[in-house]
Amino acid sequence: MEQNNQTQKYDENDIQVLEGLEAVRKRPGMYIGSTGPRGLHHLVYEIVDNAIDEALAGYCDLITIEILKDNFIRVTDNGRGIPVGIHPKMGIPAVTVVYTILHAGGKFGGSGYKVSGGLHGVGASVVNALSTWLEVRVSDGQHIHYQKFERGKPVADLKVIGDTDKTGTEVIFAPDPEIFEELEYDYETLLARLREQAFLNAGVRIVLRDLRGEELVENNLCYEGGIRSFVEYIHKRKGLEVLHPQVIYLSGAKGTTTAEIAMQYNESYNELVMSFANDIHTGEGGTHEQGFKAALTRVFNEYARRHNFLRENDKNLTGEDVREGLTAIVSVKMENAQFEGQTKAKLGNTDVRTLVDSIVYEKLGTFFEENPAIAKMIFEKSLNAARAREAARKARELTRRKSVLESSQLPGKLADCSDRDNTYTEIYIVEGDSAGGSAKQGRDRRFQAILPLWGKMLNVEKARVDKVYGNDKLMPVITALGCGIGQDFDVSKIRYGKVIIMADADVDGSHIRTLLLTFFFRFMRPLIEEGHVYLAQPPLYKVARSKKIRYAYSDQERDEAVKELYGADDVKKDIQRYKGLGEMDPEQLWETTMNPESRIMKKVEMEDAVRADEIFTILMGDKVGPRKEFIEANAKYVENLDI
Ligand code: 1YM
Repeated sequence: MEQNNQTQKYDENDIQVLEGLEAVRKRPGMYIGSTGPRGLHHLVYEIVDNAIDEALAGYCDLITIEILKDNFIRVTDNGRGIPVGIHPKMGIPAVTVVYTILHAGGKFGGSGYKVSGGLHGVGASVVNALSTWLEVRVSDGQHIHYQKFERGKPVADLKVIGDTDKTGTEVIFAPDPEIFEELEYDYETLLARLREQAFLNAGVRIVLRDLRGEELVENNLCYEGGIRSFVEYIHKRKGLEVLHPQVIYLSGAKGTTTAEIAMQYNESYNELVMSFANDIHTGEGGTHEQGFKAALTRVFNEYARRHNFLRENDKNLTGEDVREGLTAIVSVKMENAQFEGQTKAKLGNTDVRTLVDSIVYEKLGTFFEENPAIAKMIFEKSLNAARAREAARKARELTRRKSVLESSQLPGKLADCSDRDNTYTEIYIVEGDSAGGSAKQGRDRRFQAILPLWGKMLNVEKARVDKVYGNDKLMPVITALGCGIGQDFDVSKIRYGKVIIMADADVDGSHIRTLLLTFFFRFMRPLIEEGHVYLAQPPLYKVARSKKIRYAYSDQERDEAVKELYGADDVKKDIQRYKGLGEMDPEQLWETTMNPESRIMKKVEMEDAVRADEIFTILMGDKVGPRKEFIEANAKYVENLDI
């Protein structure tokens, strides 16, 4: 039995352990970001990171992640196994140290440096502290060593439970319901992140399995092409035609720092540059991304001058021109990565900028000289982008001049609020004039503004910036928000803290929601990134019995409301199904959808830039195949949009 609890002597190491675990359990958010779904999934990444490090060190080529029944997680690798020898300073086995002492996930005593690491990079002990129980099995080629923990504390010492000729580590843990709001793992969330890890670590095989259902679900992820395959995958998933068949791959190293870049142009007008440092997605960019962008622009302009794509009087191409239709991955691995920025997702090491810049400048220059046909194609695209930018500038100036001529800059349909402090003002963008009318009457005019939209919106997925300026459906949105678009976008100028899209719960409503979100995503992305965009959730039903009224947001809630108001009474029941916002009177609309005290809203989040970008391209682009597949797979697609 494993319950042979030996009394251990109580020394400073134990105190260190207990204090550490207590701190983690008291403030889990500080260690894993949140106790919501994000934090729950983060536990898996922390354990997997250690296995990936072992793979990068060259000792492991298979990592398996399984979601077990009851949402327990098992992670297995075929590496050397976490060391089981007694740690000289702590006097307990190294594996016990790794799982009980805060910040011991790194390389104490080990050689080399820790390459991978989640956003928080906190290590295995945090996962242990936040699990009801956790078991670790280490195979060292002779014995299987086993230890079990409960809420981070060992229930017994490490012991041998069998013999083996294999090596590796296996960890099973049960996330603690006292800590996490929800315990349900989302397969697709894990899959997206693990696939990214497989791309970033060429050749490492990662197997993900879901054992919760009747049928086994499994994905086997291994990409010999590494980030080259990543770029190909993005284009394929989005159904985008590429401009040249081969992904351009550039790499180099200085000291222990390595950098690699994979890039390919497609027919679209959008750029997707994703950067990573030590396998961590640096969503806020940083020095590696700056080095890439600066060198890219320089290479283009020098090449274009040399080959007469640009004449003496032509202006240089801008960064945005040369990145139109570009998908690129920039990945660096280094010691002592410095993460900065609001969400610690921006790389700060300055020497990385120089390294990436020189790799791109030298190697891409050579590539263009050696592949003139590809170079010509890409340059023509950039020149077109520059022409469109010039047309947009003219259109923009025209609208600026126009709005100065008109006495008021704000759109006529806007019912503005009286307060000006954007920390609590809100704008409702409402579909249709009748719903707009109800919203205007029902609102609190001090802090709520209403902008009704009507008619068919422009699909910006198929439009360049010059088409957006001057578009009669989008200009009211742009001027009402006041923060500009594209290169001119400045979130500090925003006139309202919350931008709330209010549309019917039907197909037309979904359409207008998706069009507006696409517009925000392409032209005002920080608005979404910084959490300003919301979706109003109007109720689907009103259930009434004389003066008692309940609003229901789903069929289940409707049934519950009927039960509450009517019980077993057999009378004809007063249930109204709202087909649209227009059916609600101003008071109802206020009560159900606009009153901050009682309304329900969904915040639009940028969980994953690749996924959001991909979904928009699929939903709003002109390839029918991928869209059909996506909608079939996500019947309630708009509600499931993971942006
Ligand atoms: C299922 C999770 O943790 N694998 C794993 C972890 C380690 C090693 C091998 C390892 C590392 C080193 C030497 C070294 C870790 N060891 C440590 C520490 N899989 C999983 N596989 N030998 C084995 O870094 O030098 C931390 S993680 F600190 F004990 F060495």
